[in-house]
Amino acid sequence: MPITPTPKIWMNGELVDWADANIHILTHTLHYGTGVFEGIRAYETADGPAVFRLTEHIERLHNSAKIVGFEIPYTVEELIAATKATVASTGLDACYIRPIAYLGYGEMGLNTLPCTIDVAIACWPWGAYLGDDAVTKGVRMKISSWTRHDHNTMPPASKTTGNYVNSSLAKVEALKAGYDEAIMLAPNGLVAECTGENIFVDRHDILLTPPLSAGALEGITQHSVMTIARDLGYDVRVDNIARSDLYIADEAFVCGTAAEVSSVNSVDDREIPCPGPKTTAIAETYARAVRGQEDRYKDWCELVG
Ligand code: PPE
Repeated sequence: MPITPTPKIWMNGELVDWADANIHILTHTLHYGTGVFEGIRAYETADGPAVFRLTEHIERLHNSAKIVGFEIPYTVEELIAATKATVASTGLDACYIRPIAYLGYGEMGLNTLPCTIDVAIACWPWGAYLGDDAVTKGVRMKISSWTRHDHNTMPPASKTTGNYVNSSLAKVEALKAGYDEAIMLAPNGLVAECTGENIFVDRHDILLTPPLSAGALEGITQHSVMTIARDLGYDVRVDNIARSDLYIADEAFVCGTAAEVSSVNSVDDREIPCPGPKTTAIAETYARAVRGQEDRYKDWCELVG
């Protein structure tokens, strides 16, 4: 999706002009995929722009780095302040936010230990990730021929830049075959997640979503959705799901910061009732929660100003 520039990008403690936020061609992460990143959204609320669950996203950024073995040279508090300053500098009410910590210029080779660690935060306007009608019409999903990486190959719990080669292979394969998005299976054949979203299925009146151990990222939207679903009175469980659970689901949806809550209308051409009543209720509540319109979830909206 094309990027619309905004005035400033935060780089190592300073807000620099968008056009000047450049790095050297020999930046370590460009060659070896060693960076970690986040995807966050800010929404317009009655009290001004607010970043949805900013603290949890920055904590996960720190954890992603910990998993791959480096330490981000800015505290969680410093990066929260930096994110808010970056959003404020755009003048936008709502935007997508991309913090990235990467191994910088100065060292080459696979020993990451001597590398410098740089951090940047960029924001830009980003619309519906899986299409404007993803809630009502739903997305067509395909099980990927690509397997989600094993925990001992590339830890899927870390949002490492290099991990996303796997997601891109699956996404492009699905698009070329005429589908909207791919579902990734773990090496043991169980459902892990999608290329950039977690997945939920409803069967026997229980909403199920796969755990981190199945190769899923511990999604912050997944957590928000589980909270909302339980508050709506639904039975929600984190448990393994098999490919056939998808085919005969009563309803299914995917969720993520970029995709928000999007219904699934079919998996491998097996139709799923869409949009299901639970999906609709959850998607509507989520859309209000991120905009500070649900009192019980107001703490999730971290005001920029
Ligand atoms: N799984 C994967 C693999 C993933 O990339 C995301 C977010 C999620 C699950 C959902 O996580 P959360 O955002 O915390 O609910 N994907 C981000 C990047 C998408 C992109 O194209 O880049 C996002 O949604 O921002």
